[in-house]
Amino acid sequence: MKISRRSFVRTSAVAGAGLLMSQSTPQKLFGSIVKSSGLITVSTWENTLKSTWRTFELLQSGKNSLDAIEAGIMVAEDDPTNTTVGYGGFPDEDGIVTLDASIMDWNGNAGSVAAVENIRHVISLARSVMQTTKHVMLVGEGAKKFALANNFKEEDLLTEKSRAAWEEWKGKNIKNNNRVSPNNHDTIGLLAIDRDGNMSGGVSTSGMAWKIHGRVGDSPIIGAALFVDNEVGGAVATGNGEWVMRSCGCFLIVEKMREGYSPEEACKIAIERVNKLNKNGEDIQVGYVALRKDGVMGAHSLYPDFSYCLADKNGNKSYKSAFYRTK
Ligand code: SD4
Repeated sequence: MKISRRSFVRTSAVAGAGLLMSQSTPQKLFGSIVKSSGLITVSTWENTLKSTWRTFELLQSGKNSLDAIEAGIMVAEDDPTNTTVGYGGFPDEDGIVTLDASIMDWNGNAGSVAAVENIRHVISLARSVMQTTKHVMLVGEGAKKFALANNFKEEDLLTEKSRAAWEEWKGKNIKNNNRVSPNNHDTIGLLAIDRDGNMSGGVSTSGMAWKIHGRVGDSPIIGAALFVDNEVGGAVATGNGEWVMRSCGCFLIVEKMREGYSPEEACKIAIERVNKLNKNGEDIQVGYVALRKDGVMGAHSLYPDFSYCLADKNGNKSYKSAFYRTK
């Protein structure tokens, strides 16, 4: 079904209710001629407001979306109270902080790093991989060596708080229960559209707390936790990364938006896939945020505790996401 340009009027104004309008019938996009109706940035989880605001300020000052999302994500990487990103991120089961990140621009360029130790701004490292090498992904020791050769600072990322949390977890000797819960989330996935209507996105995380050393999540996997196609839109993911990877969540969402599904509907379809995969009813959470090329956004999660931030000309606010099931 073809729709008029008016149908592309942003629905973010209704986001105050926490739910966006969803359409059950796919509607066709106009391909690359669809233009952004304004500056916008969206991110995963409600405590990333400082990041969306920084990103939005830079968009307003005329920066492109890549510069803006990198700077916005760096705010979260610097924040020791965010225990899932950068400095202060919870360590793995050996007490070592290992970081994952990915970045994509409007030309389909991508960069990512995984299992990186002692480098705070892994979003910038992912950008360096994208812009200064012919590769997309560097991991572990190699990624660190590349960082040091490119003037990134080596530092201890474990704070007193995160060390204490790790010691407490170890002391309890509990089996690794990795559900991304209200106490164990806040991976930042962020998308933005700039003045030229160009979209970029990025993700940065310390991953699941107490993970096995060497475990890599979805965040640095292009197509899983991040995908941007400037003709259609982009998506970012958070939650139990194994499930996001197994269902290629963000690529799926962008392809569903290409087919004409609304951003929220596309996120819901990806959540349905996760739900279907989770036959044994494991205690997991997955959340997606999608932004369409014309500035319409949507979010959906498996369970209720997911939230997102949205900054645009109407302000910078957090909202509860729509969700798939309660139990
Ligand atoms: C991971 N997706 O490493 C990340 C965790 C996360 O908020 O999103 N936490 O699986």
